[in-house]
Amino acid sequence: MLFPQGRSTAAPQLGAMFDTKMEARNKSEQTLAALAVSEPAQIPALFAEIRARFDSEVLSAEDESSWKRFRDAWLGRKSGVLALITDNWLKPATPQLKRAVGQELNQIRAHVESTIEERRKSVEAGAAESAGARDRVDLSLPGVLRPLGSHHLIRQVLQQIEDIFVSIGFSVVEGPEIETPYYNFEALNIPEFHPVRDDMDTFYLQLPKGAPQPLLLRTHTSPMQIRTMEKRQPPVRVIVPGKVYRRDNPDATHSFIFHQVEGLAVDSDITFCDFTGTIEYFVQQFFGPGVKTRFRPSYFPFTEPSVEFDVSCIFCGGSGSAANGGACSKCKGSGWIELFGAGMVDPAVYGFVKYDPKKVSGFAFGMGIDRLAMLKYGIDDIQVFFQNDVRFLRQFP
Ligand code: FA5
Repeated sequence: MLFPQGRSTAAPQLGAMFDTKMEARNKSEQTLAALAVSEPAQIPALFAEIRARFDSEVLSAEDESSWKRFRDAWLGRKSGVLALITDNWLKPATPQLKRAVGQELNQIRAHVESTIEERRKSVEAGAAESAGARDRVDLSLPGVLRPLGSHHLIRQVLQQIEDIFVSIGFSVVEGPEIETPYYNFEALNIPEFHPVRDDMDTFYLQLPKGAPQPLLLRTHTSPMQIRTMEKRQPPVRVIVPGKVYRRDNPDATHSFIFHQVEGLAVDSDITFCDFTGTIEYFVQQFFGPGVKTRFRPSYFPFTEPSVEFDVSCIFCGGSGSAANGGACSKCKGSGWIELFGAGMVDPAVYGFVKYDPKKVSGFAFGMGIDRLAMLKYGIDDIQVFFQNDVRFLRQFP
């Protein structure tokens, strides 16, 4: 034990480290008389012994905390070895011994102080060196792999659609998801109380009393036909991707939020042939050369004539029969799948945007991106696009 028993809670630790000084300490706790020292000639040997123990212990102060404990054990003001020597040897020394003890004590104090200071420097340098080694960048280690996300399949399909139309001279524009009834309906030749509104009536926003007009979540991207023609003079060739909203009950092919791409081409001499040629080119590029296409008569208030555009069923190859011999469940045995609505722009629409219907003509179409993605990638439930299940998303890196 370095310290007398029961003095300090730190004593057992210190004792374990500086065990060989036990004697030095024990001696410093006793008076010279108790140590049977009465002659000045005995003093140097006594201090030599203390110094030898100090020198042998100092190297065991290897880090900052053990250095501090070592410093306190020797230089502590109340109970350091040198303080004990002062109290127990110097102060009570006989006048005959005092001078010799004082001289030796000064020498050993200088030695202890300078050695402990040197030791502090080398302990600090060692700590800095090992910290440097710890912090050094090892360029041979492999880098940290950070998982990269990918675009959602809807975004990927949209990109494919955009690339095809941009390659034939269309540009991409976007418009607001919150619309006025004027742009969503009236300017598209769908007046109030027109029965078509029943199919597309939608989510109206709750507005403060006195709001100038009602607002709604757009039911299709067609309002951008009007907004585009209001801003631009023919020739116009744009596609408009975006989210749309309807009060449709969710099932395998319906969602109340889905995505459309509107297309609009207006110029002085656009014919129905330009229209069919453009659409067929798109379908061949998007699905590949194997698919067949067909138009069916349909009705939209803002196109005349209007058509529904079908592709041969990619699941049964257009045969209408499933592999087990029954009817194909995807096309319900018809061999065809409806892709989107389209038509030649109704001349009445030009009246809303101040185009002269006698001078211009054009076509428009509105595709459901989600349905196109389902067809191309054989996905049988539209809801997976909105569920954010990474097991699904990871299949389309
Ligand atoms: C329209 O929305 C018209 N605006 C399209 C149009 C544009 C016609 C320009 C003429 C000229 P329709 O209601 O059929 O049309 O919707 C277009 C496509 O959106 C559908 O073919 C289908 O692919 C998709 N769609 C419609 N309702 C839903 C729904 N609830 N969930 C997912 N996709 C839908």
